[in-house]
Amino acid sequence: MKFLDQAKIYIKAGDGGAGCIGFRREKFIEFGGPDGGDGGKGGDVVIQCVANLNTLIDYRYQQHFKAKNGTPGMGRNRSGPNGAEVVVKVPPGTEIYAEDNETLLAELLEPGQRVVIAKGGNGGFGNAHFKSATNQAPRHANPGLAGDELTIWLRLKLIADAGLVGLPNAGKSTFLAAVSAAKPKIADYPFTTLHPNLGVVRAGDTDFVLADIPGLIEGAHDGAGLGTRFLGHVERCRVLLHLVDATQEDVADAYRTVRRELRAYGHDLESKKEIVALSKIDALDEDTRQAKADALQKAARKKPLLLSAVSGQGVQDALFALTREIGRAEKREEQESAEPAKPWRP
Ligand SMILES: Nc1nc2c(ncn2[C@@H]2O[C@H](COP(=O)(O)OP(=O)(O)OP(=O)(O)O)[C@@H](O)[C@H]2O)c(=O)[nH]1
Ligand SMILES: [Mg+2]
Repeated sequence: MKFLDQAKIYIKAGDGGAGCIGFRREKFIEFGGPDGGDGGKGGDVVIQCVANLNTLIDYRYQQHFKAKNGTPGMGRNRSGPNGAEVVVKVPPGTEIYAEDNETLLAELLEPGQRVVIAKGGNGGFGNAHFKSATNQAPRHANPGLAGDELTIWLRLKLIADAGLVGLPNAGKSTFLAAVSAAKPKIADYPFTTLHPNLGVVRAGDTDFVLADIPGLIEGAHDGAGLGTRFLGHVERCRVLLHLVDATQEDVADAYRTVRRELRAYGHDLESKKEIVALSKIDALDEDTRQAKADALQKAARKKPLLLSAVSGQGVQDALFALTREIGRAEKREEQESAEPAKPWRP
């Protein structure tokens, strides 16, 4: 599957139809009077969230969306039909930004959610509208109003419950492949993963979605490597699993590098709950493993989990630690939303 998490599209709502200037002409009817109908309303451009999409790739191929114009009014008091709307379908987790790519216009999280992003113009009144006692044969009608026209950015931030972070080659994709049915590319060179992958993980009797994102390196916030753009995809996660490759020289430094990048990125990632794990422990003997774990513990100021996605050691523990955190976060969110509003006081 191709993946695209950003797209710029141009949208134009339909213009309203013009009102009509018309007079009733019929045999034996004198002074038939004005009978020009109103123009129809232009169609809106609607952005709708649908469940079965997970990329914005469609918008690489089509970037222009125009709703239909309203039809002009007609004689014999006939109004023009309204223009049809166009629906732009996006995956859950899409944010809509204005042309500057900074002003957030809307956010679509739940399938079924719709926002009217560009309103169609109203149709103009026909001359039948303007008849009055003093002007019984008005010869003017209103033109239709123009529909909104704008350029917007769609930005996808995947909705996952847990996210994997770490340096390149830390074993993130291997972990995702081991615990879910996802089939990310795995190889022993950095930046194997070029776009985020999602997998559904089953731990005990709960399911959650785990996201694997490209590795971070020193200076990623300045654009080094693949940059921090993909960190957007873990912004909405409830917990991060930080993998540190046990086979490298300095695990403490590796840990700190990634933390520094998370901090530089901002968006609250730094304060997110983090589970630290030393990965690839099958490749080490008992003593080195202990030494690396101690070094990592010192740097992270918490006891790291030890795991190997290849031998399966410690993987279940990591999954249970993740589900526990996700459950806690869910409970916290429930409480926050259920908190009774303070009674109003003057
Ligand atoms: N011995 C051992 N090797 C592992 C383990 N996990 C991953 N590897 C190897 O480490 C290399 C990198 O693994 P990936 O899963 O591609 O690493 P990644 O973190 O996704 O790397 P990027 O996508 O480049 O950021 C591969 O050659 C894997 O076979 C493990 O538990 N034990
Ligand atoms: Mg990878």
